[in-house]
Amino acid sequence: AHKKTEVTKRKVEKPVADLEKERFFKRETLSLRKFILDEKKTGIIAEYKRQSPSKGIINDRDSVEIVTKAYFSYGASGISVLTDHEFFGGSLDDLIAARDNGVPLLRKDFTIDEYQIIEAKAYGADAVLLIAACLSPQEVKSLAAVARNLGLEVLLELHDESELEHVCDDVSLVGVNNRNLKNFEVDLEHSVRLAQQIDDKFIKVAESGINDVKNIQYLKQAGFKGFLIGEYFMKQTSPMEAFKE
Ligand code: IGP
Repeated sequence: AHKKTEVTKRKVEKPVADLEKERFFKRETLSLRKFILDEKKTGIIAEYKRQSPSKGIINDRDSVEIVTKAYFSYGASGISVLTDHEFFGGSLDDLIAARDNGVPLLRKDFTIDEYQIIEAKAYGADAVLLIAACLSPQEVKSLAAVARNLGLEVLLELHDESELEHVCDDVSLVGVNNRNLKNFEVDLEHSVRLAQQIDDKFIKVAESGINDVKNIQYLKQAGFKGFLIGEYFMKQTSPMEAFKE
């Protein structure tokens, strides 16, 4: 019943034994959940996003180091880095380049196997994204358990009601994508309705299309605690400044 999105695999992969020797593999991870709940921070997961399939190039001038440092100093609760190359022009090097900030790092990719989760840990991630639209509920369950065993948290992304059965106890954050993947339209009300059906023991994260403080206020009163923002920040000269209250 669950259609899988075709994902092309990378050609050269290091053996797992080599990944386990990478410098970050044994690192103590930070909890994205805790950082989002920290009242002194903004709840915002700020994303480094060079390009996207719907928008083309967003910002390919400012380096990962400069942008993520700004995100950190403006009070981001976490930093998301797209490592997918084909559609978003990212890489694992981008992930490492963002590691130098004292907040949790989310590896954003189309995760379909255990290897990518081990890789995320080896390259400095604290959390990984699992997209319900690419996985069966059983796959979410087993990949989330792998992540958990490595000390990584999982953000499970949902688009609509049909994916609610993918939510399981090994995920600690549930994201709702405000952007419809078929027509790229953003609909916050749809996300609010979906969030009402998700148990409050999960940290709810609103993803995509957020470009106004009013969006955040609206989503907050609907129970969202985390806000994943990419494009809006990538287009600013001073990332996140516009969201200061
Ligand atoms: C960020 P935006 O509209 O602020 O740039 O969106 C993030 O939500 C978006 O990049 C995203 C994404 C994804 C990218 C959400 N889910 C899955 C790649 C894969």
